[in-house]
Amino acid sequence: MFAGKNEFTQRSFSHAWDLGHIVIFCFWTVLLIPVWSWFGRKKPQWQFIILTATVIAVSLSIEYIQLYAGRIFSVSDIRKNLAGCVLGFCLYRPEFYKNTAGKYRWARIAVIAMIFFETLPFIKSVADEVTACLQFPVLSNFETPFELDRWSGSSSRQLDHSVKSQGRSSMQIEFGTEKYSDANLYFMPGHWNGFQSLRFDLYNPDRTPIQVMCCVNDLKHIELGYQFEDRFNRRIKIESGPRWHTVEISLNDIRTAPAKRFMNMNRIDNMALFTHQLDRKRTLYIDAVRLVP
Ligand SMILES: [Ca+2]
Repeated sequence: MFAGKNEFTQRSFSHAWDLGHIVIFCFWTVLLIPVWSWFGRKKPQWQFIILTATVIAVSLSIEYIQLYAGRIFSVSDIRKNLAGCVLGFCLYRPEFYKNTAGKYRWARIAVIAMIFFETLPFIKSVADEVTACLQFPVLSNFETPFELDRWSGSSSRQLDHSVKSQGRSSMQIEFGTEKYSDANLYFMPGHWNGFQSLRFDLYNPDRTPIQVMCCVNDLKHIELGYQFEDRFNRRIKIESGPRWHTVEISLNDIRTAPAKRFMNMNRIDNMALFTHQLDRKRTLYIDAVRLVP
């Protein structure tokens, strides 16, 4: 709604959009309670139980209906609906935010913790997007814990502090034996114009070399249906041995890679590493993914 598919800021917009559940259920709760006379005659503890039970029942119904519409059952949405309802209930009953008695203080702490927990993904994505902007033209150097979320794909990934080519940490990638095992760097600034090359460091801890494919595509590639010949592809062989190998790819090679057009170097969407049908799991370390002027 706010940005195109896989735009750099899509992650934080998506998390912000999810927080709409809290706002809507808080709003409905505040709006509904004063006009629900039967509810108004109940004791506060019963009001709380009735409200939370109603929200859970309504949320479960919505999620089950969505299953039939082809969407997934989301426990996270139910949790956010509940958080919005509890917040609305606290706003409706002033004793919750005015009373200094112990039980109210704990209730306030619980509600604040609940809302904070739900907003944490949004806070983390905004923090990482700010970090990515400050780091640029470094695209990923694995120096912050939030940075792992810039990467996605079927491979297993974790930060590693024992092997690094820069700073304090690198990312360990474990490629699986499926047909394609991949690690995709999505959430990075995509304005690559004005730079000469893409560089990154790879470390192969195994006794045998490993071949990986490196792909780069722009946002237009998605509109054109992810065609193989419309993106940059390069096979990279990483020798074994206890040292880092720096891979350098000319951005002109990336720009001219699509068969029928030039890649839009101001709208780069994804840089990926993947393996094809490995006979066993293989580990690779990556660090200091950067653009070079
Ligand atoms: Ca590093």
